[in-house]
Amino acid sequence: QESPHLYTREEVRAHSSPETRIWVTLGCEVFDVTEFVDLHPGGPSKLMLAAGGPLEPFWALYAVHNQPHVRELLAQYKVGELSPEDKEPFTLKTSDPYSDDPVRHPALKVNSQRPFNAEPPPELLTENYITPNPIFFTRNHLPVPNLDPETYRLHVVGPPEGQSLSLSLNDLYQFPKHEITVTLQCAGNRRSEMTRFKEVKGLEWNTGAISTARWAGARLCDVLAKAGHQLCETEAHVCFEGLDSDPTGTAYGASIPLARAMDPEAEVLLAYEMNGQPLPRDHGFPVRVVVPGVVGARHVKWLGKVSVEPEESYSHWQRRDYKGFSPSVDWDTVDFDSAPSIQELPVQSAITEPKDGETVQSGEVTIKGYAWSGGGRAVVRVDVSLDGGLTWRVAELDGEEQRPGKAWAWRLWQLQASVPAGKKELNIVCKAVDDSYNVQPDTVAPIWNLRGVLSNAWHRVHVCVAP
Ligand code: HEM
Ligand code: MTE
Ligand code: MO
Repeated sequence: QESPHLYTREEVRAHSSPETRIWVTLGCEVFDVTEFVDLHPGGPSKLMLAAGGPLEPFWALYAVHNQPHVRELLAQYKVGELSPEDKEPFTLKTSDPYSDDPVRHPALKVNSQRPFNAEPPPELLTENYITPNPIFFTRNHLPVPNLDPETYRLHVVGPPEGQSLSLSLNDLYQFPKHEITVTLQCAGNRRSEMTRFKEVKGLEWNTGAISTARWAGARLCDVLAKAGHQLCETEAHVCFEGLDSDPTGTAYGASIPLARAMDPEAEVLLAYEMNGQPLPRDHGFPVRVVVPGVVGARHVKWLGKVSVEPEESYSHWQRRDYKGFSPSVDWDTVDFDSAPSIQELPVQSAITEPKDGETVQSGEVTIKGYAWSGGGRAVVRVDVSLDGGLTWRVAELDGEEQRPGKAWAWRLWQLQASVPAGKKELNIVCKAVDDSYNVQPDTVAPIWNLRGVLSNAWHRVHVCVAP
């Protein structure tokens, strides 16, 4: 076996630009990742932060890298090892940026600890029409900021002829308080079913990246009007920035069209209450955006800044993520500028009871689940099959009746069915229909996409019947 090339940390440091090639270290191994920079799923600029040095301090922030496939990918680029005098593995001297994250409910199924991403188990998810705060799904990209409600200020950038505002919490309370029930769903909900079909990049969400709460706060249109903003003829977007940020100081950001933000009927909120309580830290304390009917990614938490811009947010999460593509597009051919950012989500439903692989008693079976659609479209029907989709029955819709065009919240549903005698197994399937008669696709294959978003095929659960 050939002995590896040895390099000093000094030599590694000299390789930190495309001209000199880009090297990084992990443990005592040295990698030339020049060819990978533009392919990095987290964006080239993030990878470049580690150029010429150790990956550990950055990967401590993004635990998404603690996966075998990431290590295997890196291994392909190995060029040598650190020389013995420099072999001391890099130790994290900076404090753990996640050490101040809040304590979480033990029922949550954790998909990633740092940043924290977790979903309620299906059997709890549909126990309540309103999801209790402690088990509301959590999708964080970064450490949770710890903000002081006394000194908190929301910066609202005014138009040239208007005025910029710096709003304290108390200032926000002076606007009329508006309260609505809204379901929030991550674009990656049910991604694990896409992964099972063909590998995708992203967190493994099951059916629980969706939850419902009563949100209360000021209407965004009232706050924008106070700053002097009006609807304009030309295309414009309202950009939001969170107070959570990565080591470069880049904040989480997203945007929505100005027309939605200014429409009082769209009920976009700057929310400070969730189910009658101040927002929990994981869900954006003290203020977050709630955009009814729109993908979770635009509901910016720990809101620091609101501005009206001619273009969509330049944030990574607006432009280089949360977009849908054809199943034929892969990471070599993807052109993120060619697809619109996800805003309103398609019709969705899932079975939460029984669970896949469970054994049910013969006789009667109770099937439960949720259904929801984006853009305020109401769910008008949920069809359930016990035989893989050959025959169907209509489920009973529970939960709040929704206002026309403002069906911001899910419907829970259930079906009591008798198990046909002699059946040894059931292939339970559900699919929802919204008031535009949109339906869910029957399989994952035609909607598979490299990022694993918009996963809304018929939900299927296989159970055995006890003899
Ligand atoms: C995502 C590899 C350096 C930040 C990823 C993924 C891979 C990867 C394979 C996708 C993982 C998955 O979703 O399963 C690498 C390699 C690196 C590197 C090989 C070094 C050579 C960095 C650095 C940073 C970073 C230095 C931060 C400063 C991120 C972020 C994501 C990501 C933010 C996206 C996570 C998400 O989609 O939510 N990286 N990475 N990476 N990486 Fe890296
Ligand atoms: N806002 C900030 N500031 N930082 C984030 O990481 N994640 C977004 C959105 N708002 C995020 C954010 C995503 S992708 C989703 S799905 C929702 O928040 C999740 O909200 P929740 O954690 O309250 O369920
Ligand atoms: Mo999300």
